Amino acid sequence: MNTLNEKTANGNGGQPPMAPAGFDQQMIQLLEEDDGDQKFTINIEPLPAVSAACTTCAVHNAANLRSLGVDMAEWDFVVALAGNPNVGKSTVFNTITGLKQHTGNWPGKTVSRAEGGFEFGESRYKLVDLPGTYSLLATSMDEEIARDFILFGQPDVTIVVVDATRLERNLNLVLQVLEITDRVVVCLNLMDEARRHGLQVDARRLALDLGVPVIPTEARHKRGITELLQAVDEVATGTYEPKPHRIQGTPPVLKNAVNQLMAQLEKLAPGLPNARWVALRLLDGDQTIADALSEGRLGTLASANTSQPAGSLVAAQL
Ligand SMILES: Nc1nc2c(ncn2[C@@H]2O[C@H](COP(=O)(O)OP(=O)(O)O)[C@@H](O)[C@H]2O)c(=O)[nH]1
Ligand SMILES: [Mg+2]
Repeated sequence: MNTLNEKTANGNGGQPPMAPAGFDQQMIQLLEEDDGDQKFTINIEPLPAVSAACTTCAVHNAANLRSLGVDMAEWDFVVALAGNPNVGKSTVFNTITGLKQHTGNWPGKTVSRAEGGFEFGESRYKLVDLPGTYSLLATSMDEEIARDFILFGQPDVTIVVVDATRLERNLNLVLQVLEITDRVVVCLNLMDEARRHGLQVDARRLALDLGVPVIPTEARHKRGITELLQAVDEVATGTYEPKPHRIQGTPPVLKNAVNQLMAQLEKLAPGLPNARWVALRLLDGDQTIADALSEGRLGTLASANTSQPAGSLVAAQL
């Protein structure tokens, strides 16, 4: 098994990341509420009786989020919020951005789309709340939108929100997302519900097993959000490099087929992000991917990718 990168999110000397002790006691206050332009600041009060080590840790010091509402004139990083339906994605989104409503539809689709901005640490972020999806093997319009954004929109970080009370079902999507990107943070939400059901979820162990940060949260009570953003910030800025575990031992015959297809894909859609994933889907007979390819839609995404910075690429696709 892969061991975690020595650089941990809170600089705690090689400990596994992101299982914040005492997050239960966090007190969150909404300050400077301003309904007019939907901006406010969330300050996290220091925990009572904190140790000296705690007061110097990054989580403690960076505990300041500025929600920017719909103000997204410029951003350094794009963050996608993915997850099964009803796991708390929109609650996380609203808490972080200060927005309370969905802002529109995805172009040409009746599926609602929400995006908002926030500042954390030194960076400005654009956060995109994706439609709920059980897998990246799109079987519905919602799933197709989420899949296309994660695969071809190439967000700087993908937060996968999971329901702590239904981990087996939720981890399916996590493992699929980990197949296509390293830059993942798992938001282990509904921890209060897990507790209520007598479930103990070991976030630290899960982080070790998955190879990415796993942050316990209770989005409805605004708990764990700062730790989540701290992890996102460290992954986005490259301070922390997740090392996801991937399925090993692809049979040689499959490897050959994938390589041949990838070479053809490169001709059809130069610079296509995640061409390996596309090749695997084609081999699996995924008609939606075959159609997108033959209609030139994948190629369009790829050329936007080569000519614009990551943020603009996402904007161009929305
Ligand atoms: N108990 C509890 N409920 C939550 C939590 N996060 C979200 N919810 C509730 O779960 C329901 C679904 O949340 P929503 O954000 O709409 O989920 P989405 O479908 O993933 O966007 C809502 O009633 C939320 O208030 C949490 O951490 N604990
Ligand atoms: Mg939602």
